[in-house]
Amino acid sequence: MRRFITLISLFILSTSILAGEITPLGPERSLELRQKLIVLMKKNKKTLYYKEARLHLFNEIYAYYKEGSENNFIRDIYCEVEYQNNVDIFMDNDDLPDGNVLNTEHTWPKSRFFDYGPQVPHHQNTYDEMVSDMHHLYPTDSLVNQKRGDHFFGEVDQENKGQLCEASKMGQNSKYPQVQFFEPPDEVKGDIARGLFYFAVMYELPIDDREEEFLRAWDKLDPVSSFEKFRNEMVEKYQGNRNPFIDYPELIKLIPNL
Ligand SMILES: [Ca+2]
Repeated sequence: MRRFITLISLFILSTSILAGEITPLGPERSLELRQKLIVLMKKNKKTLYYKEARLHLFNEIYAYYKEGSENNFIRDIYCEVEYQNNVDIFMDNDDLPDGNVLNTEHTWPKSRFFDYGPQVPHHQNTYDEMVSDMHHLYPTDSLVNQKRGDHFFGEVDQENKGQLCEASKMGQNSKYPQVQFFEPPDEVKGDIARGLFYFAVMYELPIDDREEEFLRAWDKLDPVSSFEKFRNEMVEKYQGNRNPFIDYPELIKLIPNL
């Protein structure tokens, strides 16, 4: 990890940080940075079985205990509902919660795994690698997960009422009235953004410009938390790689467009 930071730091030092602020790199340098990041992110990356990835996610990252309770709890990120194990859901170290209640959200939708840009070789990444990549997986309310589908993330100012739970919104933004956006709670907006930055660079996939505008704003609005750092450590423990946009949030400013 130290080497990773050193390489990135040198890259940044050699560019714009000396001028006092970080400015986006030009197209060639940006591509060079992305290639360096891919090498580092793939170096120790293991492809987990999908079930294995979900077991780690639910049982070892998101489950928590409270004083006075024998059972552990888990909270979904879209509705912020807390479920008590052995009461609301049944989950142990060999099992997952009832998929009709809580399931696994791929913030990068599976339907867009192969939406490659024009210059990207198609053979490098596989469905199995992407589907089990823990950096973009989250526990969510199953119904809201289904409704989000592959809608872009974004700020909603004209909500379709009654669509979802209180904490999340689905609807339009007056700037892009033709798009149906999904807006998660503020608490996870930055987490989702940084997970998608990772996914776009790692698998050489484009992010829609309208969605990217919101994600970049969310990255600032909801900075890296201690939980996110813990999550990054745990993902590294199981699948061997880290999300550099959590370790080094300034990195995104160097990349002009994903
Ligand atoms: Ca957060």
